[in-house]
Amino acid sequence: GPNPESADDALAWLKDRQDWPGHFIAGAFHADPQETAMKVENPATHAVLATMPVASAATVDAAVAAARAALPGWRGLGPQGRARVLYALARHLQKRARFLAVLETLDNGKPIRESRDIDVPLAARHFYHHAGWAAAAEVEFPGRAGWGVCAQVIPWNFPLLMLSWKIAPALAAGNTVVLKPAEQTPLTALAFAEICREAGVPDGAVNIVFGAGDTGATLVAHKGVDKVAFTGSTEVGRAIRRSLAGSGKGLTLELGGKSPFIVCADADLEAAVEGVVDGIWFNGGQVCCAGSRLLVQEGIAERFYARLRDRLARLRIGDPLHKSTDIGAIVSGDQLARIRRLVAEGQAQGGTLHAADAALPETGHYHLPGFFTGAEPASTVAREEIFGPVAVAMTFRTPDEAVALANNTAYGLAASVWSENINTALDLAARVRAGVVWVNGTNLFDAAAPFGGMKESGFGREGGRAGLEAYLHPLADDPAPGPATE
Ligand code: TXE
Repeated sequence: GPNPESADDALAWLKDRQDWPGHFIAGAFHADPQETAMKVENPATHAVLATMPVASAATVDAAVAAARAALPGWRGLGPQGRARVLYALARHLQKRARFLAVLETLDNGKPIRESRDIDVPLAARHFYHHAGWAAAAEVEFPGRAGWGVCAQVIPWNFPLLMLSWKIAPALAAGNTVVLKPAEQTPLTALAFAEICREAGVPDGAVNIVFGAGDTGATLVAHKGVDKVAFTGSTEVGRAIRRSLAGSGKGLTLELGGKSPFIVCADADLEAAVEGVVDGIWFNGGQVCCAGSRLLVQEGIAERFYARLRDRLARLRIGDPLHKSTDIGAIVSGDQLARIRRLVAEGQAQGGTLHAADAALPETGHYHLPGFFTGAEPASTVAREEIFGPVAVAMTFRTPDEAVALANNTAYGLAASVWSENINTALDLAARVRAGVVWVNGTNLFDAAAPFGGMKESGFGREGGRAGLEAYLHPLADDPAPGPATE
């Protein structure tokens, strides 16, 4: 197709960093020739974009020490000083928006339309929002202060946005941070480290170490860390929770999901079909709150599936840098293999796969978008997070049945309800157990709205007042904590 976004700037930037600058510690880049290296691949082409160091325990130590040393200075800046730094970060993210969007798309494989219109603007918005909180936190939360040093580990599906969700509230609350991006997608975190220098973030307030799970485990277990925030798989989240039990560290976990997307017979079907596009085909379904379980009321099911198949046929799949692409590449070969395994299992267990009838590019990690019908509620695809562009559709007869199906999951991250009857919508919304419920919409995010899960989807909130609160700790010596000013 015509009109691909030029990647020249981002590729030139990467070329300048062939001798990898290293981890970002105390405001400078540290390379240790003893460390092992890992390659970062463009999932759409298999081209190696960069070779990265894997932080050793000594490097993690240095980063935590830098964060500790920076605490008095960061707190000493006061609310207005911290707000100024967060505003500066937001403005610099906006100024470099096009470059960051291209870099994200090269690294992750997501369509440029998404990184340009969603990931990067929302990341900047998160810093603007939390600049406000930096100024207001002391007044709004009397008797509370930051935990101290925060260890933050993030996944690969929204690299820059997840970084922003972690770093902005932590800084606003007066903490310093050590963040580890996912091994698959470290590049926008490196760019962010450079932006920290340009924006005047005091040395050591933000530290970024690169590496995989071992580095993450070393970081969260480090004795110098006061609070841990993790977003990723339920399995790793559980292991972190166990390992921190009794440590006194603060912990928030944002884990997996299998979110219901409930379409009632009286829904606006056209809107609901577009909702599915946003719910499960956005970012190739690699979204923790993806509407991956379509629960459709019996009377409209066949009509709805027919419309979905029509819509599938119009999705544009291919080069993530093309401005019209809807479905880009899957982040890695491992993730693609996982999606394929689950989809094959769904078929073996009796489900019918309706997939887009399109040709996939010859190179790159691509998977056709689609949805299952006829899968049993107990089957693997109905229970497990596929984390790919494939939904599982099931039918219900009554609202009670919809609620029972929706809640028949170990997860509880998000849900969406589609009905033109406000009573039906609100009744269902109240009975579905999920941290976020959208009505006649899906995957809507705002820095002011708290996001987070119930049940095995984790605990704690990110965004809004509750998200800030997670980064605040009661001052032990405060005689009268509260009352809140609400
Ligand atoms: O996740 P991991 P993976 C789900 C999704 C996906 C599956 C596996 O279903 O297919 O998880 O993805 C770091 N201590 N989600 O393997 O391993 C790791 O380096 C500390 C849903 O990528 O959880 C990375 O930075 N850290 C999810 C981050 O944890 C550890 C998003 C996430 O990697 C660690 C991602 C350890 N022991 C995957 N092991 C969502 N909810 O959005 C790994 N890490």
